[in-house]
Amino acid sequence: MSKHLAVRLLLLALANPFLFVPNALSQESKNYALIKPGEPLEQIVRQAANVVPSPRQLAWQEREFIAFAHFGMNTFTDREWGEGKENPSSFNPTGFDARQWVKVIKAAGMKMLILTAKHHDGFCLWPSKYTEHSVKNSPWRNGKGDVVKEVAQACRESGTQFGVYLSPWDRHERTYGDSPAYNEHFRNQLRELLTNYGVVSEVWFDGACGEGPNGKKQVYDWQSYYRVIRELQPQAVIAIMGPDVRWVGTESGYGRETEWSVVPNLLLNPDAIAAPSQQNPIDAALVPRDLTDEDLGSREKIRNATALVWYPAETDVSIRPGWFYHQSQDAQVKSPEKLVDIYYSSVGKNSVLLLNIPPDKRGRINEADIKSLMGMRRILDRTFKTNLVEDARVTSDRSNATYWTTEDGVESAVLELDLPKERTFDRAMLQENIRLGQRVEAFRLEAWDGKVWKEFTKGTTIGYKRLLRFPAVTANKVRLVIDASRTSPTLASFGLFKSPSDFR
Ligand code: FUL
Repeated sequence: MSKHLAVRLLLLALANPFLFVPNALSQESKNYALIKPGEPLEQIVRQAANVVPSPRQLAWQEREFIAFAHFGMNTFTDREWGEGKENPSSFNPTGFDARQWVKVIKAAGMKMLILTAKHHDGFCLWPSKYTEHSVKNSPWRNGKGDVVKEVAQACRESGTQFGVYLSPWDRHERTYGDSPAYNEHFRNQLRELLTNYGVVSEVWFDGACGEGPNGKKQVYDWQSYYRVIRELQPQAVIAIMGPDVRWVGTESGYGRETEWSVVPNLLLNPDAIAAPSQQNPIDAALVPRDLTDEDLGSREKIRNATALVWYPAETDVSIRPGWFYHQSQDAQVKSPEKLVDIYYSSVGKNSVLLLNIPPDKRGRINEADIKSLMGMRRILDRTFKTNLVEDARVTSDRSNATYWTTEDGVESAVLELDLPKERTFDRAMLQENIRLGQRVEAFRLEAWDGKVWKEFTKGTTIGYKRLLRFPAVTANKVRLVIDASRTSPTLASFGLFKSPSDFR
């Protein structure tokens, strides 16, 4: 993307902040950038501002809110981590209904369902050719059932994306710990899942690596797993122990106040990236590392980077204390208000929310979970129904394109909105046009009280989406002040809303 084009698009966006520009990712833009030794910080910052998501990362981000379904042997043994010695005869849902799952998650506003095809205990929810430890040796449907197939099909029917969780750690498989043999076994299982069940949009890898038989240590061949996925399902993002989507760093549902999708130093070496033989250079250069730091992508963090990469955050959390269903936790399902709080703190903080809803022993989403989910949906729908600035007259202090190319790369902007009449609001939504990159570093919102501008909320990063909550403000004039941006800021949308006062 040339600088001029970026400037033009910015101005377009400012002339009409509700305009989504442009729709396509530029051919030249990349989801990584290499930094030359000794490059000045300003230059690095500008490079960071022009790293963009890959098409599969963009499609994933736009899903916003997705579901996890932890279901398997643990559902029946009432455990969180099985040992791999469980008897397949224990797996016997009495009223399995994948369509019910998908109906519920769709009504809750979730766009994808990720199923635990195999958890750490090694029990497979599909009749894998490579193990006897699966549904085929269970009494469910006389061993003829296939959970993966039914869930994938139910998703397809309803227009919901489908994803798989496949645990590399396998406490049942004999070859586990005998690295090459198990890697082969794991790839074979991946191939089954990615060949026989239609489109898969996300592959979720957990990093757990327990001891094998006799204390043997399994070394996972991640690169070879990635190659299988790229070959069979090139549109799928590889999450967590993968190069496309990063773990936010907690399992609480609460993301960072400042969340940069561009982070440094995940790349092994620039040569790997430059090698033309690599079909996807990032895959070969990923070094999994600790991502729990409060700050991953600030100027301070990118100052000494050798490479920068678009690596956005996914926030995984369970609607219950455990990841699997336990009847004893029916009264501990998170309340609608708690789920809404999590939504603001994940989707509203530049992250995708992956909410786990574990089906019960019947093989259905439990009534207690449905009640909370629908309560949450109602609150969100009522809140975001009417954008109170949709009919505002928008002006900007920036009409001169040259202004946007300042020397130090720090830029600012003011966007003023005149409303036809006074309105009361207590929620704000901002979105950057991430097709051009993530840029805004600091912003505030102010209302005109008749004499002066009064700040009512502020934030640091925006990214794909930023939601803010604040005590109700009544005004007919508001302004957005972008105090700092890595380069020309762009907006994809801006909105002010009023949450329902009875909160239902
Ligand atoms: C963890 C696993 O050990 C949990 O059981 C769960 O699957 C969670 C999403 O990932 O690391």
